[in-house]
Amino acid sequence: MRTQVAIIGGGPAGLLLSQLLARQGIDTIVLERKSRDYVLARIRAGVLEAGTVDLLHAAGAGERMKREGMVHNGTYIAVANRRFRIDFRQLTGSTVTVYGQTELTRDLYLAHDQLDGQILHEVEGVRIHDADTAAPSVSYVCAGREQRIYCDYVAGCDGYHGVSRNTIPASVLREFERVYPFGWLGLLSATPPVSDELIYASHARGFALCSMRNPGLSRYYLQVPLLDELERWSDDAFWDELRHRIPQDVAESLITGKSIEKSIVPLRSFVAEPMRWGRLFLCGDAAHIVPPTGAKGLNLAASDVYYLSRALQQHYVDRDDHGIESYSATALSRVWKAERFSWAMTRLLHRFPEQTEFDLRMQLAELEYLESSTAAQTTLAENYIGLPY
Ligand code: FAS
Ligand code: PHB
Repeated sequence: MRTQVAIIGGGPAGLLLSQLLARQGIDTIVLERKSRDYVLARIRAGVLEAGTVDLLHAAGAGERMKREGMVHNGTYIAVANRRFRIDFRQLTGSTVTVYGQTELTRDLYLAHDQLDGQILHEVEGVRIHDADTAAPSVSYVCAGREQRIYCDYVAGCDGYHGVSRNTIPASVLREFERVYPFGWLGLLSATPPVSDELIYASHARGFALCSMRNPGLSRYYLQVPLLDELERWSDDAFWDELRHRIPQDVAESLITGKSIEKSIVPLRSFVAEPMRWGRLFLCGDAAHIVPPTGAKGLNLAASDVYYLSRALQQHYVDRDDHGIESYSATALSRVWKAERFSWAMTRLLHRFPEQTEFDLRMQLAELEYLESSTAAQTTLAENYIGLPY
């Protein structure tokens, strides 16, 4: 088989890239190791930057998001039984859209079907060959048979545990990482959200987040110890702990219900450089991971795809390789700023096991400063709604 761009990974990054290229007449094949149903069952991100919203419309996958997505003009920060609001629209003129990654991925799949996009599911043993030559290829096993795709370029959109990043020689690849000493316990419930906008809560017992998917579907998170076990958390135990960590007036209006999904995710900051090696490009979680505190993971995958789709379009349509040559530096510049913001939000809002009384005073002083300063709130707001592409 032959294609112009072989895409490894059928998550948000791979699907969005395939869609944007297809609409420019650039041929792709997507290789996904899981089934479509498995990919569509994942519950992950919930907040979209305006840039991500625009890209979904450009990919022909924005109509349902436009109908069902919830535009949020701000968010709440809660500390010491009170909360204050950061007004994104007033401070930056922009907003975010709350729309689950699960729905976004579903919309991308449907748009992909409409363009007769080629995606191979449940492929195994994907390997990238000769990425540092003018004739790369990708081999894989499907239904027990080894196949090979010859291509011009390979996009590694296969997430943190994929194969693409490790195709780059160890002598070239540089990795930067911070693993946090806690995780997030997430719960999804078919209950009305406790607040009209998200609430990020800093509390002596640990961080909590009140989020949502739609007016009848709520998403909550609790900071838990790194080695905590899901079995320890009954629904009642979750709701009791959440009530402790959010302001009393909010806790009193909390409507609880049976969990639809409950899971614990570890938190890490991670960046791999470079994001290009020869004709292999890394996109999304294959190149970087952020703690979800800043709602940046999915949105960074989108900006990588924006840069790469534009670079490939310039190559094929304008015969101009400037975008390809500058892809890694351009993408990494935005990645590192989002890594900083996500790390800063995580450091500000979580209780760290080893933190001293002085560290705690620093956190509380920073939260008080944030509450009182338009400049501080503007800084948080412009990072949260998404820095320019
Ligand atoms: P993905 O990991 O989504 O997709 C990669 C795809 O590649 C997968 O479908 C995988 O099956 C496939 N793949 C992997 N190896 C392969 C191989 N060898 N061959 C073929 N296919 C292969 N972000 C937020 O902003 N907010 C959140 O609350 C949030 N929660 C998260 C919770 C969890 C448990 C995880 C893991 C991530 C979370 N994220 C969150 C981040 C998440 O949303 C990612 O940023 C987003 O999925 C990135 O999309 P992709 O880069 O496409 O990677
Ligand atoms: C979510 O709704 O899943 C969500 C929202 C904001 C975050 C993290 C997760 O910062």
